[in-house]
Amino acid sequence: MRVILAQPRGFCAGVVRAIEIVDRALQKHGAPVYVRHEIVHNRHVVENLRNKGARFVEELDEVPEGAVAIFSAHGVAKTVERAAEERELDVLDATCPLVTKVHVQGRQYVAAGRTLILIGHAGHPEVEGTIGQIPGTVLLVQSEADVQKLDLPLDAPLAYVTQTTLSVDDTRGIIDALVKRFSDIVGPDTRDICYATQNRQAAVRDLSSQVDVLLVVGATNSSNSNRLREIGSESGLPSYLVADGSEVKPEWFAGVTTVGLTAGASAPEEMVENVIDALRALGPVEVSTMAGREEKVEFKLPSKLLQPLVAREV
Ligand code: 2E7
Ligand code: F3S
Repeated sequence: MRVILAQPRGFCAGVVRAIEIVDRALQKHGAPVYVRHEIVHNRHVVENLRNKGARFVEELDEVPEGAVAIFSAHGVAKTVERAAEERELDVLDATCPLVTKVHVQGRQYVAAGRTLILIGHAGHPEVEGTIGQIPGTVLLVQSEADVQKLDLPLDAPLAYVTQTTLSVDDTRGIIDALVKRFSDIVGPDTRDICYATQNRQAAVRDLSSQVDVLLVVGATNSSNSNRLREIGSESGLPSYLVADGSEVKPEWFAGVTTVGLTAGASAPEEMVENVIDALRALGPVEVSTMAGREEKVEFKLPSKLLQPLVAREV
């Protein structure tokens, strides 16, 4: 069997930063540090940090007063920021800077007097955070059908922003429907979909013409990973989302000569290797990597974590 690895795949700059924030917080403050929500949507990442002393909670009322609290890469609502202040928590914000950028953009549209539409998936933590970062009503649109259901004057001043991990193709359809229906609407086109999401989707689209099956390493609650699997399916390939090699099923590979393998932005490269090992258990495997876009994006850590651990005496 041939295995072709997608390029790029796996960790994005926002995930690298978020994990580094938890690691450095543990070094600086010692265990435990509290993380609100999975720092990124990956069980292996979470388990690894839990073993080092991080405690994961869903809400801040589970964090003892005065403790270190880290917000996940997906961002939080203003109410969460306020609750953290009231409880005098020592906050480290691991929200991806590209999510914060969407929050700022949304607030600017509202300040300019426009009603804001958010294109995204209901219930996702990024969507809950973004809605909660913008004053007033934010209308959530999940599909082209939702656009037709919006109860707004056709000439109302509107703006839209999007979740960062959406399908570029689906989002294009929704934006086209918005622009067609409403006469005074502005927005960033598909540019709120982050570079990592766009690059991983483009790579899978290229790869899908060269393979018989697509495997995506990622978690079932990972939006960007699910979108990669969908691209495979839409290209007509049997496409599977797997957390690691233990979820690989031999029957997927009957008559298959070439497997495409990618990983969502929150999936560690070790899990990609773990999947390759699982494929090797089925027979000889030859691994190559497709030619793809190189990523050089890096995000700065919060300044609190850049200070030296111990102040030196002079
Ligand atoms: C934060 C944001 O943790 P993920 O699987 O998250 P998604 O949003 O795809 O479910 O991936 C990394 C990440 C992506 N987007 C983290 Cl806002
Ligand atoms: Fe940020 Fe995009 Fe990663 S929003 S956390 S760079 S998938």
